[in-house]
Amino acid sequence: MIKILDSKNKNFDKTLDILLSKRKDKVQLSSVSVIKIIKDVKKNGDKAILKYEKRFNKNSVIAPSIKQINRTIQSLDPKVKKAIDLAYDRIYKFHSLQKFKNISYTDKLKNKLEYKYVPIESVAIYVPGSTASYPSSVLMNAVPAIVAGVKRLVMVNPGQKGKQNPAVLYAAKKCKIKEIYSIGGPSAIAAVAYGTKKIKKVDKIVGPGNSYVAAAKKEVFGDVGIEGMIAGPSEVTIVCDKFSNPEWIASDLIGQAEHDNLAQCILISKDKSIIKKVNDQIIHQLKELPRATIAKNSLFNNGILIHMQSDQKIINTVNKIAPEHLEFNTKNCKKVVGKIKNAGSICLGKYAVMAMTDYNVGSNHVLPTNSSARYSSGVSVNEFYKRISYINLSKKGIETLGPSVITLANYEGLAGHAKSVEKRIRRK
Ligand code: HSO
Ligand code: ZN
Repeated sequence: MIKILDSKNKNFDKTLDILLSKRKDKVQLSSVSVIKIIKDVKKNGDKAILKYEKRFNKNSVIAPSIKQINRTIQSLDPKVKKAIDLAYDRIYKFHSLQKFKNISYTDKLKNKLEYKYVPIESVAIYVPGSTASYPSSVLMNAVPAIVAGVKRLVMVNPGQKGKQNPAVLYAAKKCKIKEIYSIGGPSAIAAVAYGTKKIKKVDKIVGPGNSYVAAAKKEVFGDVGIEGMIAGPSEVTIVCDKFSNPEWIASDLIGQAEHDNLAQCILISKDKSIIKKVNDQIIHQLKELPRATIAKNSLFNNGILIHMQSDQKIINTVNKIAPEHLEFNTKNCKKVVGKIKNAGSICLGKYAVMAMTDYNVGSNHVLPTNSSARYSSGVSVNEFYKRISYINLSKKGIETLGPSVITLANYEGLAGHAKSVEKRIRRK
């Protein structure tokens, strides 16, 4: 059964905290074994990778040939190819609108200051695959990288028992990814972070994965860049009212729950009767779902149905949960949504369903999980740029501003700094 909470109860805050923190614990728990794997790959390179591929993925081909890749793609249904093409175009369009502008500014002293967006040279995209294959995730990571101008794109994707998915490969081909490795899990993260004989290391790793992959990314961060958040097991919070359709809402919750045993799906409403109807619908719909076991595990262990008394309480709770996905399925959603500060992506109104945003609406589906929406955002074009400042000082500029710099440098006890400015001022 899914847990039902009422914010009127005095233990509500504590109980919610415990349920929310469950996700974090799982990621931390997996860290110990993850560190061992990373060390092994660092020391033993390709040999270690092959060992883990054989053990976890029943795979013995790390780098499939172009011939093999094209042969696999040939088996793909043209209808799926077309759907990938449409998603590619729409994601490309929306992400090209996200580009920041470079800044160039000249002050009154004729000092010129610039701030330029420079694409990251090489990026590895992690595409999950051992339990489910997501061509959509290839697009969500690779398309923004292409728009930004990343030169070297690498894809790591664990096949299923040594076989890669044709749609994942087609999406990679569509994105002109030339380096494809059939590897997954923490060893794949270590491979692209530190490099091996076969795999050159990259500057940044993006892409979602299970809690082991998330823990590995956390571990290698600093030696290599990762997104500003750890994309862990998926989450959705849905706010609905008495006008919402319980059948639709239940299917939205199940849709997210089917991703992962650890996925967390939360429903909040001021209307007690819709909570009951959604609950009944979930039980009913689970019967006909192919991935019912996963969805059940997720909903019964981590799912929460919450009854709340006011919009203000709902807003506070959503901001506290900071969900990866938020569906605002209420009549007053447009009025209230401005008060939501923490969420990865927000669907508004009855037709905006998260499953659409997972594929071809154009927005990104790699979003901050585990409450990291408090301080970070989903993958965007800006994920693939560094920003560099360019400083060009005029003679008048250093003569006017220099004395004040000398004062501060001396105050900080850094005479060397002061001198390098003094010399330029004196040498008129
Ligand atoms: N909902 C997932 C992404 C996904 N869904 C991929 C389907 N395929 C996390 O945002
Ligand atoms: Zn999804």
